[in-house]
Amino acid sequence: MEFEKIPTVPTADEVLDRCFRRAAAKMKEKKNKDRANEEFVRAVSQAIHDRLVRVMRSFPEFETLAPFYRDTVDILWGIDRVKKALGGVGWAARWARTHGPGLAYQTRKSETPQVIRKRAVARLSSVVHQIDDDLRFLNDIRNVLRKLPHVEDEFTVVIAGYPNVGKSSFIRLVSSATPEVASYPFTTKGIIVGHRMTGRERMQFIDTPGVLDRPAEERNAIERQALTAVVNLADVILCIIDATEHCGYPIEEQVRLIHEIESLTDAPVLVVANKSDLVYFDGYLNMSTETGEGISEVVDTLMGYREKKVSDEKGEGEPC
Ligand SMILES: Nc1nc2c(ncn2[C@@H]2O[C@H](COP(=O)(O)OP(=O)(O)OP(=O)(O)O)[C@@H](O)[C@H]2O)c(=O)[nH]1
Ligand SMILES: [Mg+2]
Repeated sequence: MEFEKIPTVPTADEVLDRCFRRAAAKMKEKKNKDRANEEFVRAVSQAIHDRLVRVMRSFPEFETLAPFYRDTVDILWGIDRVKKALGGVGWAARWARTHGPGLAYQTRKSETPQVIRKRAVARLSSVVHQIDDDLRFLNDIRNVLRKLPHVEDEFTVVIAGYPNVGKSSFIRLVSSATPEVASYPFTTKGIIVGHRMTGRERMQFIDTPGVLDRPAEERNAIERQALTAVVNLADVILCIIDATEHCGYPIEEQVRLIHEIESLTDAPVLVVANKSDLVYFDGYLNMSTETGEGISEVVDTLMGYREKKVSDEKGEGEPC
């Protein structure tokens, strides 16, 4: 995703400052000083139009955005609200382009061109100030979007589970990711991506924030981001449970979340009980990110899913 390339979105004052300076510089090049006021208005309105169009174009087309990113934008701000803000910027750009030449013409015709020029510039400034909130909102979005991790289109394991069960500890151990690990819930607040090379094969791991088993409408934006990764990115989901319940949540609730995750996706779900150094949980694969016990078995099982996917894809490609 090219989010990191979105430049800072200027405030209304910054747009105007820059456009006035640009127009003033242009004036210096002009030989015909009689038309200076008219030319100034024309140059300011053109510069405002161009600057605002550049702001609009720096944002991605949300219709063509990969589902994970589109859902993330929708969860965090609502696509409609973002589109409305971009629409506001478009309106101001069009206003400058449509009315700029008329305002410039009035300046030429006037007996008091300086007064008319000031009035024209005030109208243009007022239009740009009307979208100041939109510009600031878009800049906030830009600041978050550019920090979203880059997700590759490759075999992906999404790690999900209740808070504090050891998801980040696992991804730290098996991949290049180095998320924070702490003994309190909701340490991870966004999606974290890591990779692991096995021979020449690369596998992508995604650490997600902890999710609670509760009605969808009670979930906060961070939890919903985690489920967005599960739905949109996973080739396989690694659900980690903590049978010690040291995470602070009963095992029945953790298991209910697994069922919910299974219902959200067609991807296979591998359930692993972590913290086996403290409690061994019968009926499941067990591991301990603390001692390393069982980790290679879990990774091998994930590799098995990867191989199955590759052979399924090859099978589909072969003629009957
Ligand atoms: N004894 C023991 N403690 C573990 C093990 N794995 C993780 N922990 C501890 O469990 C706590 C939570 O670990 P994290 O990896 O941050 O858990 P998380 O699932 O990423 O938590 P959130 O990001 O809040 O959802 C930390 O104090 C870890 O040290 C383990 O195998 N054994
Ligand atoms: Mg975490």
